Amino acid sequence: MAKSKFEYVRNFETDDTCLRNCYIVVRLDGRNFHKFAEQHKFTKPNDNRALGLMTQCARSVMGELEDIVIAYGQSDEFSFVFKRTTTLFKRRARYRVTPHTCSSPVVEVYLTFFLPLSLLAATLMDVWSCKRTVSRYGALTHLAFRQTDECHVNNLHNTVFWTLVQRGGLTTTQADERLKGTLAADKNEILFSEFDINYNNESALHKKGTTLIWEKRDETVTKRTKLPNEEEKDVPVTRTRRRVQAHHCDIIGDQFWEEHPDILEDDN
Ligand code: DGT
Ligand code: MG
Ligand code: MG
Ligand code: MG
Ligand code: MG
Repeated sequence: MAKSKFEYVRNFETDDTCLRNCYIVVRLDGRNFHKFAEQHKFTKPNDNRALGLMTQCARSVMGELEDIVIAYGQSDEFSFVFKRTTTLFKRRARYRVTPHTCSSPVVEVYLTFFLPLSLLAATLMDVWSCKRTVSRYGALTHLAFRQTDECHVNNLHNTVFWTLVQRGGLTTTQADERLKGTLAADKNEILFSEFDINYNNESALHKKGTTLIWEKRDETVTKRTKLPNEEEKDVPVTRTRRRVQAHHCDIIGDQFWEEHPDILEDDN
């Protein structure tokens, strides 16, 4: 192909090909989402409609990009882990967008994530962080970090905070004061002794976030068939299908990974 007069621009592009044989983790986080939540009167601290919509979008991303082996989401974010052998978009981390093409997992995830949403939501979100090339350990650490530090810590805090406001009658400033310097045990105690709430019994969706993985399921359907010299009859046909399955469980400990050993392969 003839070189265009803009060919020189290429010289300024750094090589951003992700290392071979490493997982690629893409995390998207809603930009200024607290404003969006206020404008649309989200329930506090968790709005199940919004969480459901996010998960629906993430599912559709996985359906489009089958090289995503696991996705984890909570609050206004979702992380997507691409399998280590993926060659999608030539493993380019950064994107070069021309009006109709996109050439990196980030942009593709971004666009696929948003298109099912209303344009309103789409314009309010952006790519928060784009490039991580990681080992199995790195992918596990990323997911565990999102679940502990972001999901668990924030959800416990937000649950106590909004309980103090909504049920305890405190102003938001008073609730802030009340929680200053408290640890997890103190927060659990406030919930339990003052509001008769056992945090352990709160919704798993809120405490653990949403993990999406591919699972194989046998599906049996009946098919009407006719063999030569026989009457037409219904025959059961079993097929194995891959489906995206949602879990709201701990992904920090070993159990989940032992139950699903195929998601992330061992390093080496
Ligand atoms: P950023 O990411 O730096 O552009 O700023 P934000 O505003 O997106 O903040 P971030 O991502 O640190 O935290 C997520 C915000 O979204 C947080 O203020 C709470 C809000 N949010 C997320 N999910 C819900 C929900 O289900 N209900 C309500 N009321 N708020 C939510
Ligand atoms: Mg955000
Ligand atoms: Mg933030
Ligand atoms: Mg966030
Ligand atoms: Mg399972």
